[in-house]
Amino acid sequence: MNQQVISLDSVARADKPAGGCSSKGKSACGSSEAPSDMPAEVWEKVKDHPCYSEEAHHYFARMHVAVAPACNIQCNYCNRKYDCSNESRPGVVSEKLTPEQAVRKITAVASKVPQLSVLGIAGPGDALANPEKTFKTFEMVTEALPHLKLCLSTNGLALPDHVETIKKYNVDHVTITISAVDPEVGQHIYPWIFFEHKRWTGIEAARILFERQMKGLEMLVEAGILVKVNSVLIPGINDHHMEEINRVVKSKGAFLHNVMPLISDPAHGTHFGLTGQRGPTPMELKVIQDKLEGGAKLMRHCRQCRADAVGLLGEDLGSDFTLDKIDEMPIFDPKPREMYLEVVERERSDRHAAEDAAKVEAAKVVEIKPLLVAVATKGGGRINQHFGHAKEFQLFEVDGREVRFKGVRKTDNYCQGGFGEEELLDPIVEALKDVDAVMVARIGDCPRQSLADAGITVVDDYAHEYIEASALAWWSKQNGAAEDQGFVASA
Ligand code: CLF
Ligand code: SF4
Repeated sequence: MNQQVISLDSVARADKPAGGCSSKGKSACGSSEAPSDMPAEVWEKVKDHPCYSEEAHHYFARMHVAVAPACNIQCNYCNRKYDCSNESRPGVVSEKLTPEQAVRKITAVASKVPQLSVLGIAGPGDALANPEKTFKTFEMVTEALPHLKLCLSTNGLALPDHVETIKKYNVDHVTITISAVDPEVGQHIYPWIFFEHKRWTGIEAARILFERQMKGLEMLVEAGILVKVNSVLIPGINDHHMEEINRVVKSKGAFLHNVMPLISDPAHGTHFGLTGQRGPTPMELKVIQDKLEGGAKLMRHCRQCRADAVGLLGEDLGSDFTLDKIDEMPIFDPKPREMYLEVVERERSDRHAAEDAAKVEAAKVVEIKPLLVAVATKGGGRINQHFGHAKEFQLFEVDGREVRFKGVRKTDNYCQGGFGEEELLDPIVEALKDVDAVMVARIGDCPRQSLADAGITVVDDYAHEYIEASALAWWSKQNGAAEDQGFVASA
């Protein structure tokens, strides 16, 4: 079982006497209060939801329970034998659960993973094509574990029929997957839908789906429920259309827009996989996301998790909690979670304060030069992972005034069984080729040299320190040194 999550190690490192950035961190402005651009009541809803708040995803976990196997539409990127691509990476079929089994599993996870704050239902089909099982699960979970936030994901076709029930069960977060706001585009993504006892195809199917999605979105916003819109980015089909989707969902009141890359592989047996439709490269995804800045608020930290995912985003403890591995009647003890929440509260304050202090130093550099850094982290908002252990790098753009989260690059981890695998190094360097620096807790000579050869600076001076404050401190050093030599950095 993953001791990192259970032992709170990734965050509790904050309890060690902090040097470097974190030792600066006690200024009065460091706080875990709502950001200035967000009403306090909205912050209350998102501050421990790992998908709705980028900051929260460093501290809090979600779990999905696979209680919803049926679906009422067909997407060209989905094969019914696999998990729903709306909220999951196509993979092996999930362990399907009854609501009773689901609650047993959720209680087992909650008793071992104090980070758990959200229960989501995201398939493996569509949550609202299985309303009895979905809402029965929510009802039972509310009774057993009232502290958990409830979340669901849907294609939107049945949504308008269920908004009242969603309200009744206090489901505060709903995701609708909307990959087209024009039926002309939609018809190339959805070959059919099943609606009002009838199968619809072609442009008519896409039109009905679009109208139902818009109606559902409006009803949810009206009911005060936070809506995230997921769009699957499909090169050549809707890439040119993404700005329009962003504009429309923003105008209807969506809280977040999450553009997800199409995952397409002939082995998955999907229409797109079999016809050779490719997904976007990480760089293509970033270009589109950058274009959408300024529109509907973007989510960039999605990990396209499975319909039975468990844990912090980017890791999956699901295999530790299969039904055969958990007790018949798990007992939930609230104490470890209460202690964990106290640690997180302290950490958030210290982290913000450290960032503010680093900004004061960085502001002394007059010119603003954005640099992209890739960070190896296993949670807690710190640079706390060895290069060889990282299965992903988090990207941050730092310009001396702000540090902006820019996305995630997935890789294979270089270190396998205690040794570096040379053949894995080139793809990792390739995945990071547009970054200026890689920040890690530790790194070996060989990968250090390969990154340097690719023009990427390796930074390991900030091991276990906060990400934002470290990125700013490194940026200041870079630019300060440049000024000393009579060179002023420019954008
Ligand atoms: Fe699950 Fe989705 Fe709720 Fe999150 S996932 S139902 S909103 S609790 Fe999150 Fe996973 Fe991305 Fe989904 S990282 S696939 S956005
Ligand atoms: Fe598959 Fe989900 Fe689309 Fe249904 S909504 S076809 S389960 S990807």
